[in-house]
Amino acid sequence: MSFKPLIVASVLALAAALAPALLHAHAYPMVAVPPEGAVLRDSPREIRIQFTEGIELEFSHIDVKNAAGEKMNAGNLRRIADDTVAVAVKALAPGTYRIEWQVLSVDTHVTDGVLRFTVAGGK
Ligand SMILES: [Cu+2]
Repeated sequence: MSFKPLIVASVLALAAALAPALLHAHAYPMVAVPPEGAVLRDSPREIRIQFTEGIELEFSHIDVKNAAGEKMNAGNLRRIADDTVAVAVKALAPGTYRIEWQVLSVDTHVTDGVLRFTVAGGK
């Protein structure tokens, strides 16, 4: 009697269950400008995010909000590349800001999340 075959079978089943998730990561920010947690001296002129896969511009949005929850976008979301979008922002006063993003990737999955950055203000 040995439990080994059962353990091997369990490991294989687990690997099979995890593989699709690993192979298929959906669209998540790969590169954000400014990056998560950035502390900037001056207001950025735009927010740009490159995702891990191509996204559908018409069904995606990025909202930049100040600490009071006011939307600070200064234009529509623009496509830079299949997987990269940008949106201009108003001149941001010193403070903390949220980048609330939601995108539809070309594989029809919707993902969303929040990135944060701070404008420290120059002198
Ligand atoms: Cu997906």
